[in-house]
Amino acid sequence: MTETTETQQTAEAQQKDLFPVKGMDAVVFAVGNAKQAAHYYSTAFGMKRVAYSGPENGSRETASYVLESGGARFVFTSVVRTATERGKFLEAHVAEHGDGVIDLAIEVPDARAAYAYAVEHGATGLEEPHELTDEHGTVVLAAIATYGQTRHTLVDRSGYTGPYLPGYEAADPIVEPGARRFQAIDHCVGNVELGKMNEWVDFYNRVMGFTNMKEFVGDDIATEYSALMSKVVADGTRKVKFPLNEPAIAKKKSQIDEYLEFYGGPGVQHIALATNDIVATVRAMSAAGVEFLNTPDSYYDTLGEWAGETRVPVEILRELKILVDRDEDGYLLQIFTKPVQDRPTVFFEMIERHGSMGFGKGNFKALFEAIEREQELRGNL
Ligand code: TYF
Ligand code: FE
Repeated sequence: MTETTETQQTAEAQQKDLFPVKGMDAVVFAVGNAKQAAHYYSTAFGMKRVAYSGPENGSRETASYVLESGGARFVFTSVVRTATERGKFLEAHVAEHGDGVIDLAIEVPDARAAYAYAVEHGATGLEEPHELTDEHGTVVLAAIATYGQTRHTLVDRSGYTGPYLPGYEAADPIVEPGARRFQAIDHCVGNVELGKMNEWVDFYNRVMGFTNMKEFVGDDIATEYSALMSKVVADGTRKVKFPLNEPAIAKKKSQIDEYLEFYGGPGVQHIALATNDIVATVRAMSAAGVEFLNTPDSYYDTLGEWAGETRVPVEILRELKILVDRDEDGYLLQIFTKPVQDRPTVFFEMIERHGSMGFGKGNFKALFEAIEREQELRGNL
């Protein structure tokens, strides 16, 4: 066993005691029209509505739709009629950022302990630990601030059996559910301002005991073609993975600068969704109108030379524009959607892992060139 592996394992063991997490609880979006967003994620992403909160069941200010696909949960919230600070915050968030992520909620075994640890280590507390109770039991919630106007709600739902949270009632799927298109949230990426990436990496190290994963994109790659720097932090069990990007000065305007300009500051850039059949997923989502980034044919002409055998024949990868990356642990297949709103901000990644714990470093050149072609079409390069 090498020294680095030992150090990593020690850090992981410590982390488990300091800030244990169970996984992602939900990605919460503030949107202009939650009813229509819920419809899009049902028809295009194949998600199932499981719960709802709105004027019909006692929420006079907001309407929220809870959608699931396997273990992945998204919540879409809109303001119906502003009444409190919460409504004003949501309304201002949508006005300033467009549709976007307000909360990367993390499920923890003990929300009080997690909050206490985070705040002791310098986190800004947004909501003190508190309980919500209904006939299905009790959840404990607390929230801390992260980059931009994003937060992490810490959720202990071990004492709760309801469909989401007290205040929500179970709801049927919006459309007849078909085959599941993804089963988990693989990672959630944040864009932060120039020079701030390391501060946010330190934040997750200190406040949540997260450790750095080995993959990072440094100056070398940044100046060549990527115009960004990226590092990944994760909890000790690697269930919650947060890559962080900052713009880098390069030949062309950074895609991260474009995001920061149109989002109006730091925020969530992309959510990667784990699938075990990326071919079926891409076919179904494309048929439903989701647009994916293009990859030039030249990528596939040389793919066999370095990617080796994968589950999916090269001709299918070429047809669907799926990318491949391989490292010492295995390989992964991945593809990126175009931004899913008119602002060039939030997008999604579909990822099928076969051993590799990476993020597709080998594809950064092809991917960033594809993003730059889109930036150019938008007049932002
Ligand atoms: O999450 C990741 O790191 C990969 C690669 O703007 C990536 O999905 C990094 C930055 C970016 C798009 C994709
Ligand atoms: Fe990613």
